[in-house]
Amino acid sequence: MKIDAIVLRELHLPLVRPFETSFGVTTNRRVVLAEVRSEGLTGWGECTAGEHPFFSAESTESAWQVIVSELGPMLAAATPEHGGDCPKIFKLVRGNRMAKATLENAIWDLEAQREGVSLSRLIGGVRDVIPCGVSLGIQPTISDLMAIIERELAAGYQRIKLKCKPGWDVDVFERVRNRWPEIMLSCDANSAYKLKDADHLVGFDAFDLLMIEQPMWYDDFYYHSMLQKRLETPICLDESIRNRRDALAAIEMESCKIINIKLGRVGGFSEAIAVHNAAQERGIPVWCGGMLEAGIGRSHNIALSTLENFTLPGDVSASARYWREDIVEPEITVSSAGEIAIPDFPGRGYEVRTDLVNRLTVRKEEIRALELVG
Ligand code: OSB
Ligand code: MG
Repeated sequence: MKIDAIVLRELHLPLVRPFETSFGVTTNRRVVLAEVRSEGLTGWGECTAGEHPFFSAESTESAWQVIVSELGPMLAAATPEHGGDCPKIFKLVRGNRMAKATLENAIWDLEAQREGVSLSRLIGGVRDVIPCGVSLGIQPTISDLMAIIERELAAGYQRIKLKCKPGWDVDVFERVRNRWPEIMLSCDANSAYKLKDADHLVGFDAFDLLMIEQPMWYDDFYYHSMLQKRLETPICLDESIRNRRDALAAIEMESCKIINIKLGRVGGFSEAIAVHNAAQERGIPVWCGGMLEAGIGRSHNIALSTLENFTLPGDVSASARYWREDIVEPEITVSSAGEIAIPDFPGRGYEVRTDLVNRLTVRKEEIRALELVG
């Protein structure tokens, strides 16, 4: 595919309500979109980097810069036939996986359109609906949280994930479990604990949690393997898993029993599929994480979640939980059974509302092929 143009935009999108994790509060999202035009078709990618480098080393700003000055020109000078050709095109650039995923995922969207198949079909997805959970931020009070859980369960969500940190953990789990003894419940610490908290974390076993997500350091396997030996509850790694090799190391060392796959965190569909396959071959279930995506990133997550080993409900939920108006149509909805139906159209399956996108755009840059020196 000859790349005719790459248009990068930054949009400002306020969340319907603030989202608080152990590393901070997000109120407004700065969303970077890549529009890649090729041979009459348009593929879209969305960058999942946060506004600050608190989840990983990347941020909106760093991703913008790396796409504009490095990755964009490399892609514009290449003629990828497949989304899977992108890792090679970007090989010289180390890290910056969320920036890479922004462009690579747009090429997968283009490839699916060229082939006239849904993105789910293109990657070998096997589901026509996916199971959905919700990730609930830290709230001002436990009562506030209880009311939110009530609402999300009534809406049909199959699994409740509670963000936690020291001081917002066992007391919360106890209240929730007493009220809902049977629900699928998990927690996510985003690296808020250390190995010296192991005795405290062993106390989480009392609450029949489906998993404890990333309890300790964002870049660790060894201490998580020591912790997992002491826990009944499965550890799920999110931040630590950057690629297939990390997944193999974590599985081999028994640092986790479940893996959260995020397209941005691993650098795009190629590596996400590789992580999925490596986990599947070793009997490790996976699920699709979320990064407060707008509709384009969300539609990529939906397609990814149709792969066979995505057996647990993901953090892929309805547009309306995040946005007053999403940038795609139809917006993404979840049924009363807690499922999203996979659209059967060529590509991602959701139209981009270009008028709205243009209205929300605060900066825009067109990237052309550059002669690489050296
Ligand atoms: O760790 O899964 C995480 C949001 C931002 C950064 C990290 C995480 C999250 C979520 C939200 O848990 C998931 C979502 O609803 O998109
Ligand atoms: Mg997480």
